[in-house]
Amino acid sequence: MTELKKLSNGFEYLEIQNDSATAKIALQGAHIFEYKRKGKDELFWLSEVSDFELGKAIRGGVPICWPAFGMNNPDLPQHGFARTSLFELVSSIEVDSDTTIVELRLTHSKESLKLWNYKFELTLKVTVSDSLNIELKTINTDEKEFKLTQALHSYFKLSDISNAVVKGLDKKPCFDALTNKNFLEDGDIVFTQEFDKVYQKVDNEIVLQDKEKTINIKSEGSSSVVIWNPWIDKCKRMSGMKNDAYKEFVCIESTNAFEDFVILKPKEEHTLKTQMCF
Ligand code: TA6
Repeated sequence: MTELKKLSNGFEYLEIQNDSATAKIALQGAHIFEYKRKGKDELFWLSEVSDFELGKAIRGGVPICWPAFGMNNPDLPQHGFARTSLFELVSSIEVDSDTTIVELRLTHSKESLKLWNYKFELTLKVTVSDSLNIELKTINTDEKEFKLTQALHSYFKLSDISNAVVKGLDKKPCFDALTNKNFLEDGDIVFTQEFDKVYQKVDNEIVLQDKEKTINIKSEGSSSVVIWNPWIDKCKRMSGMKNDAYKEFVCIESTNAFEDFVILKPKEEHTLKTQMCF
């Protein structure tokens, strides 16, 4: 069952329930902010002080960074405009009692053309079952080609950041956004300070280990991954976050970032996919 719900301030979201899981997706930014398998803990971290207001990105869940990751396009706001844009619900299909597929779409508008002068169709397809599948498809409906970078900027909920271990990036080329240095990652990743790195040539599964909980993350249409935790000082400066929120999450983002950008000629399409199992 998929229901359209509204907060007292008019902010709309979809509530999806089936026999294997529940999920919530805001129409603004097609932003998944809850996914919970039956009998399991919530997968995503959501800030207790997050905004649920038009024009402000939700802090937590899976923000969509599009058509730019970070400041990859200096003409656009950080992480692009999709996360604060209103998507329309295209369809919601109950494949069976355990699986629901929801599609939401954003197309160019007068406002978006002022920011980014290209015609496009952006569709998020979310399959809610005993795993979560997310597919972000971009179609170039313009007469000219365009370049994009993007991310499914997932915030994973943790027991504590000190218990988190990220596996699968050993020996991967990496750009440290804090030092602007490039190097090869060495071994598993643990967190003891601010962390903001972009990994390239990633074609394998990433595993997030948090005590006995194991989350497997597999991406397609992407060869880059971003790992982020703001730690103490940056967390205090972040909007929509309590001062100690950094202890509660790690971002593992399926991206097309930096050199892993996408060029789409007219009528061409690209799909960034991620599957999360736990
Ligand atoms: O993905 C990591 C990152 O680019 C960090 O540098 C940090 O800024 C984070 O995204 C959050 O960005 P936001 O615009 O949501 O505050």
